Amino acid sequence: MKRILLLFALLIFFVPVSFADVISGKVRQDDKLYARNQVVDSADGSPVDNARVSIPRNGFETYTDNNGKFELNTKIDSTTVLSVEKEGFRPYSLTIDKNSLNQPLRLGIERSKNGDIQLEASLFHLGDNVFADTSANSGEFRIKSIGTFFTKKFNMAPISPSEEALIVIGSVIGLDTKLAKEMGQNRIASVYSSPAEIFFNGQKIGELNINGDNQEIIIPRNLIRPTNEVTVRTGKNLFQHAYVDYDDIELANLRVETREKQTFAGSW
Ligand SMILES: [Ca+2]
Repeated sequence: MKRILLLFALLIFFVPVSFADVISGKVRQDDKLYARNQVVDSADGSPVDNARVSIPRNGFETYTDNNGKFELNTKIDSTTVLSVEKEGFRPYSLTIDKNSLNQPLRLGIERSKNGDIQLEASLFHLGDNVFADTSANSGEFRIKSIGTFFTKKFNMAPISPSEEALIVIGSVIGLDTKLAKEMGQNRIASVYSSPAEIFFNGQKIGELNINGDNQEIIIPRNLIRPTNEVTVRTGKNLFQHAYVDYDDIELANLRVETREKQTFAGSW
């Protein structure tokens, strides 16, 4: 009896795995073992159904079921970006690698707020498509470069004195800066690039030095106009002098958010 149970258990666990490569991008609502991952509302943990979950680099997409569950039937070999989109919620992105899938993913997404401005939801590539395979962004690019910079004009209502506006970079991968190298985000032996730079209405307001999710740059209040322009410019290899070698990076989920100013006054 014990042996039969064990065999049964093995079948349950091994059968789905053997089909994993064949079945791709479909939600199997009948199979709880399959859909381990879940999208929830970050406010109350309730499941979010019919959210689009994608890995743009792989050309993979799926939708969550009625319980917010989804499966990732795709191979993750290198660091890449997973995106979640759902009407009424802020776009969500997460940097993942092959180790991310050892545990079920529980992704909390936030409802959209007044003042949210989506600059670019999808994944895009900046650079010249020339990069070493030891770079923080190696792997087969399906996303071709749109050039060495991204720029976007947008309108914005004035913000109140108690608020601050910020640019949020949902995800960035591939930065080969000195800091990224020191943090072990790439394996390039000795060379590195200048950081990516963020400009707001022509003025530099920040830099991207490390790869990761949800990096924020406060927009100086005095620069905000009714119509504004954000530009992200990728860095250059500081050790290549024979020609200009731009850092090949990928960004996703660029947005502007407004929030109450964060104060750090202690109150005890
Ligand atoms: Ca390059």
